[in-house]
Amino acid sequence: MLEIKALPFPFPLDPRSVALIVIDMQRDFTEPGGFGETLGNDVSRVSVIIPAVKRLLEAFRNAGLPVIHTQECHKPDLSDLPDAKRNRGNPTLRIGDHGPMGRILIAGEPGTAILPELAPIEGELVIEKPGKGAFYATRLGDILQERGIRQLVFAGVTTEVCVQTTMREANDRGYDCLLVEEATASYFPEFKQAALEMIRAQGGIVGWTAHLTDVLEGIN
Ligand code: TIU
Repeated sequence: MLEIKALPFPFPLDPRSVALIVIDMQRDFTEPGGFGETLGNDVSRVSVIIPAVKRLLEAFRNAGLPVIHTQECHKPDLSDLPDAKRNRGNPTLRIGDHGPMGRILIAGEPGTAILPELAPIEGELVIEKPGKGAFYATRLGDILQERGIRQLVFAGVTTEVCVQTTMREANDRGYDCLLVEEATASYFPEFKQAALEMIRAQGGIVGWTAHLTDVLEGIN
């Protein structure tokens, strides 16, 4: 068991049952012309974490620990896209529409792809998910059980939407969850801060948070 400096108290990391889960580091959320920008957001607010996510990813790979990537996306026929999701907000382009990086948030389109610098390598699992949470309508829960994974270290975007939703889903399923502060971002810095605080409040009601340097030191 490794002890990672974390809040609200040290995280007991078990290398035999931990995985890194990188949430939705896709062009659609981090580059101009994608889904994030169509919602009115400044994507430079989240693209700044790319180097930190890369360092975390490489540390897990170097330590021989498993890595899982998620991708928010929908089928080309939109059969897995509820009207409630397609019609929400007032975006300039909706999910499924044609944008500068192909059809917005549709599986296989250029904009939906994981960023090349963070791309999965052979042996890493990629979970395509139609929801904000990675357990809804995916095989993630079964796969984690099959592989004996009991702890999840989280990175990715956005902190209070897909990252926090997935952390909450994982927490309810009995996983120990640790969110790495420098490896997650929101379009709203105050929402990131609030999410970090609500996750670790009340004795870690949703999980733990830790700084990147402490996680890197702990697993190397
Ligand atoms: N809009 C926003 O903040 N996030 C999403 O729509 N998806 C993810 O967080 N991946």
